[in-house]
Amino acid sequence: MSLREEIIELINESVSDSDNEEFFRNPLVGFSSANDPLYNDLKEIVGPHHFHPQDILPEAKTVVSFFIPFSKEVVASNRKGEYCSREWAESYVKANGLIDHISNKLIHYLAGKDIKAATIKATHTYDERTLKSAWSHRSAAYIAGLGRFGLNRMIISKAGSAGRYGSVVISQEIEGDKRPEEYICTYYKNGKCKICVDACPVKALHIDGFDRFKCYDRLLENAKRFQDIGLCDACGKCVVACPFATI
Ligand code: B12
Repeated sequence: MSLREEIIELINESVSDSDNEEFFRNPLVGFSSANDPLYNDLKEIVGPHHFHPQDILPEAKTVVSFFIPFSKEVVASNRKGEYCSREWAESYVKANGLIDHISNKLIHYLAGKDIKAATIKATHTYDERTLKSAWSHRSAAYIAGLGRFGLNRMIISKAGSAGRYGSVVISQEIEGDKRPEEYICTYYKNGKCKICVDACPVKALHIDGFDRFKCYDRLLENAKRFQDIGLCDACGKCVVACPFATI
């Protein structure tokens, strides 16, 4: 079995072994070269603070990106009301834990093969003042060919956009995957839809911009409602309203 296949198998098994069928569907895995010029471009697009893979692991050769898609039931549960559903809050917390668990398990597995690896947590790595992180899992997912951005700023994969992404930077070369040419987002295809913009309960999302602080205030409101579950700074109305939340 190739290293690519071993990594995909490890991630698939980790999700199925997590006994969360009611929350998650089968994961997707993509690979990008750490030397892909787009990682340099991110220092322009996101800002000079954005890490290059070699800032995370000096010996970086490849970035492994993976997506854990939420189940149709979780997505349906969050289509009602203006505050996020308990199922969405639970899947948010469980996915963050599972992403960090899988990333560390992969690092350990690769160490057994003398392959160096490093990761960035699923979330809560941002500067509270700017609400920006030094690593964009969704930009890495784009570079690894897992999907394209939607107007709701989510990466829409072939399994949809409802779910969460992780990244592991490794010192072994694995050929990068091809990026999809076509947009899935209807707005980027023909200027129509915009259902995500209308679905935002706090009007933070616009076709020409995003007020991340207004969004964050709503996430913190939701977090107060589900303290028994854990830190649920989530919402997802702009995600579940999209016809491509699950594919
Ligand atoms: C900080 C943060 C927030 C902040 C600010 C969001 C922001 N920066 O836009 C707040 C708290 C508001 C927030 C809200 C939400 N978040 Co959030 N968040 C993050 C976090 C921790 C860091 C993101 C960041 O700062 N990136 C740096 C910024 C500036 O880059 P970026 O926004 O990621 O990418 C932009 C550019 O790269 C750019 N871009 C433009 N042109 C080009 C060209 C190329 C070639 C490339 C590659 C990129 C690119 O497009 C992107 C969007 O504008 C990430 C986890 C992570 N470390 O990636 C999760 C993350 C982005 N959030 C996520 C989610 C799901 C949410 C929420 C739905 C809440 C929820 N979970 O219920 C809302 C959605 C808001 C929205 N519609 O965007 C997911 C997205 C999954 C997906 N399907 O894409 C992530 C990836 C977490 C995860 N591990 O899966 N979030």
